[in-house]
Amino acid sequence: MSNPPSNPAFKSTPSHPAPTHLAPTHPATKKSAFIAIPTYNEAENIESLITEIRQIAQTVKDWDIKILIIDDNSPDGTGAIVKKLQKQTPANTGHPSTPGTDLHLISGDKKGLGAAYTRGFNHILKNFAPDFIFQMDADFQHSPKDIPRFLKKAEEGWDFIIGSRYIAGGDYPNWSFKRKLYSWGANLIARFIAGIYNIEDCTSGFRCISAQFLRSFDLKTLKSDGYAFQMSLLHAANKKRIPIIQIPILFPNRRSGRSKLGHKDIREFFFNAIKLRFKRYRWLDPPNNQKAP
Ligand SMILES: Nc1nc2c(ncn2[C@@H]2O[C@H](COP(=O)(O)OP(=O)(O)O)[C@@H](O)[C@H]2O)c(=O)[nH]1
Ligand SMILES: [Mg+2]
Repeated sequence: MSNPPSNPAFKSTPSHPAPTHLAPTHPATKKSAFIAIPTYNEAENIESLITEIRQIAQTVKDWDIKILIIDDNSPDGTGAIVKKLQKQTPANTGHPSTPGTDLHLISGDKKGLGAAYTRGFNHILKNFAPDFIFQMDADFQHSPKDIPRFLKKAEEGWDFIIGSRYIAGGDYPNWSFKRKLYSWGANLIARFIAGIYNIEDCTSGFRCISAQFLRSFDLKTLKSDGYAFQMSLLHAANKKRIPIIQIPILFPNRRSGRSKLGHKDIREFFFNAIKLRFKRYRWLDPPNNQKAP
């Protein structure tokens, strides 16, 4: 399906109006995207990931791409590596601006994945005026090479683009049985308890989302500090009936380091799904994604 359903009107009073006092940071002819990457102890991955994203950014001519690392004071020094990379000159980043303007870092206390995304998105929305914001992991389970495919869909008019492991062409090579079980279980819960029936991969953390949608409500109302944030954000997008599409991705095992998914995240995920199920009038907001006429 190549054309998204027509865009619904967003709320007239956005929760985070686009800053008007800021000079545009990219040429008027280009669209802009911010890649938000939460990190906790990703020192072994972060330098090669940022280097690879910068290389991809150079090949995408119609988009200005910037990166925000949301680090929770990782004890392994992830933040220090990012600070070092911020000092790289345009010559060795290839980025056509002054050193570091393509790479931003915020640090805070560790409160979970959802809390980090909430902080990161709010930082971007307050200080910049991008058209789209990506969600992406730091461990190479999300390939920077997929970024241009997301941007193509954004150009077509889709507002919420999900990298999906569970549609034709998507896969999760070499996963352990336990990880498969967690992921299948979480998606069953998100689809059939939280009611996101129209999406096969509700827990994917590789997404490209319109800033206009993210500005239209207060992210704190999602009340998801952990991994449940992915489900709650998608649920909010469904409720607002914005055009959603999935594109297939391969999601291999992390390149280095360990997963941070904990029991607390699993508990919060389950309870949030039940809360979403009983949110009043959910059934009045039919989804508006690729299956819509
Ligand atoms: N800032 C921040 N990042 C986190 C937190 N928990 C996980 N992450 C990051 O979120 C991304 C996904 O986490 P990961 O452990 O790979 O989850 P998995 O892929 O489900 O096993 C990685 O880049 C992590 O470093 C957190 O509490 N704070
Ligand atoms: Mg991971």
